[in-house]
Amino acid sequence: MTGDGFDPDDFETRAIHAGWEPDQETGAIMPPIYASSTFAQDAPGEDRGYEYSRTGNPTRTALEDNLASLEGGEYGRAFASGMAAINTVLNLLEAGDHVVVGRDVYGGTHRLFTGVYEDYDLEFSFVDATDSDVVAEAITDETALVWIETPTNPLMQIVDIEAVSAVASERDTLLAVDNTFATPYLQRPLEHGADIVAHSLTKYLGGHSDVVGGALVTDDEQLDERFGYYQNSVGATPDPFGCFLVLRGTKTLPVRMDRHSENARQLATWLDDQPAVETVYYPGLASHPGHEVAAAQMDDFGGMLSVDLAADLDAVREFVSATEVFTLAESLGGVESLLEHPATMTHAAVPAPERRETGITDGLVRLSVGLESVEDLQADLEQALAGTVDSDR
Ligand code: P1T
Repeated sequence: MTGDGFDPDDFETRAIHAGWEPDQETGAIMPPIYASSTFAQDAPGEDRGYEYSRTGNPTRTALEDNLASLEGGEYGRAFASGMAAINTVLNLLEAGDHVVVGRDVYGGTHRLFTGVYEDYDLEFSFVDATDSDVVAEAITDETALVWIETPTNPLMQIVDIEAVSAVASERDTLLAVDNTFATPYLQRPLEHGADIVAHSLTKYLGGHSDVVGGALVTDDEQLDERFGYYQNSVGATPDPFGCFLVLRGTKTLPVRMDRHSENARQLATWLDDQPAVETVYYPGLASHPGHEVAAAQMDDFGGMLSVDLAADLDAVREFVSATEVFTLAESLGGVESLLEHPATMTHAAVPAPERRETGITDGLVRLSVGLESVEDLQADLEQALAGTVDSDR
């Protein structure tokens, strides 16, 4: 923290200051990018806090402390990607363990669980986590972990973290929440009973689509020690330049998230009135089934939304290629607006029948609403709809 024992309460102040104080020797305001793979030891085994950059690096420590503070947790660990962070949680498990997973999760998470860890004799049940009774029924004596996202990718479903935490802890099961869509500015799962918070830093925390990273935050010292052990043993650690970029991003997280949320709210409201749009999935709309839970556990509703277009696959593919301000690309959370087609892009790894059962139709389009003028964003969607899927064209 900055200064002697100064421990600011407010998120905005911690976003800028937590994890780093001006360098004692030089006064550097930003943490240097410690581009050093190794660190001199004073005697064998006597280091000055760092020995080798896979194990630890001062730029990484600054980021890890910053992220822990923002999530309101004791311990933070940074990784080379969001998937590397999620993988580290799975490293806690043993052959024969069972995991209950919210049905709507990022396609890469689904792929890691079923495409990699089923081969290591872990069993996964994908269930509707918006109903905590369904989660409770899915937990068995072998269940070691409940894994959820909220809001979910790409359907923007809302999971009641407190309710799921209650059923998980009753059965002595860890609860991990992927908080990538909300960010700690809008939602802090540890406050609602989660044991582990996971992030793709590639998204809002980095915020500028120029870095890939991941993180885990927990209050549990033993869990953190195991995360550190796997982090060092597996070696999927971020480089110091990447850590620097994410630290630069977190400083502006509050102002960015306020504008992302405002732009998304305006677009969601407008899209809801368009005849070419069958359904708008945005938790900020009063009609969203998770609206009340979201209003209770989130401080605002964020910049992600999805729409189901009343159109066939060809027309939907035309639509996502017809926008000019929104760029057709995977990923999300950067300052620029992106859109993508989950069925053929981010969630192509989920088998088609499962995709359909979850509600990821061929007509579904996901928008990451950026910080451009909302009038330009609306005009862009309007012209793309009119030229492709609009029934009046
Ligand atoms: O891409 P990576 O930093 O490894 O993060 C993976 C990840 C984890 N969790 C969630 C909720 C995510 O959305 C992602 C990555 N998602 C995309 C690339 C995407 O376009 O949805």
